[in-house]
Amino acid sequence: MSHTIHWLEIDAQPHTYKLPLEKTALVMIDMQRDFIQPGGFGAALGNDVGRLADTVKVARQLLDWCRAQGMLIAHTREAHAADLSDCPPAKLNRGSPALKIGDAGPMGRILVDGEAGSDFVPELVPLPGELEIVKPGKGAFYATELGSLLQQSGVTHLLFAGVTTEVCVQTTMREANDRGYECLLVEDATESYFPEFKQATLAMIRSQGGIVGWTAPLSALQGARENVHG
Ligand code: TIU
Repeated sequence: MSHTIHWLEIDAQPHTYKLPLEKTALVMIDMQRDFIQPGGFGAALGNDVGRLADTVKVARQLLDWCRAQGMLIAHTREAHAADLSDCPPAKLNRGSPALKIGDAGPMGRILVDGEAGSDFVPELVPLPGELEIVKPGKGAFYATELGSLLQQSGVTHLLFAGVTTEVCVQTTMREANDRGYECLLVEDATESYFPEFKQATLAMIRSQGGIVGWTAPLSALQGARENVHG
């Protein structure tokens, strides 16, 4: 068995990001109908979900690139048990009183696992063998098996994409950073309902020498330079 690691060097901010292909995973956050399509949780909170449409296309290109590299891929979904036993009152009672988690919406019960709205958008459905993580919180490490699955796979570096930038993506990236992962957020494969929050999140991630990690556009990954270290 060969232990050769193939390193890619990516033009990123605040400086070059080096990733070992065999030890890198993509974490695709919450590309669900509830957040992206009209009638879901995102829209129920009063957001313009149309802002997220373009990101689905770039996220798909990123997914295709990561699949072509043979990377481990994890897809997350924010969804609760039908009895809402995993949804704390603090979360349940926040937001719109008219349409809360568990209420009947146009795509089934809002943010409930198994309902149409909690499913992935068709472009970003996992392939067999890819990880699917159902999470009750904003962060994908909280109350899930993501951490142990990544550890078992020997992953050290994580690429992030998905929605929304400053909520589930940023929370998960910070959780990952504290767990010792070298993290890069793919700038055009993530989006927010609030453009200024997206830009602020990108800026704070890479501030102070990369206090949370790196950011780069998909084109920088596609144009990465390869170095082989034995
Ligand atoms: N509301 C909002 O911006 N996001 C969420 O509630 N969840 C995720 O970000 N996935």
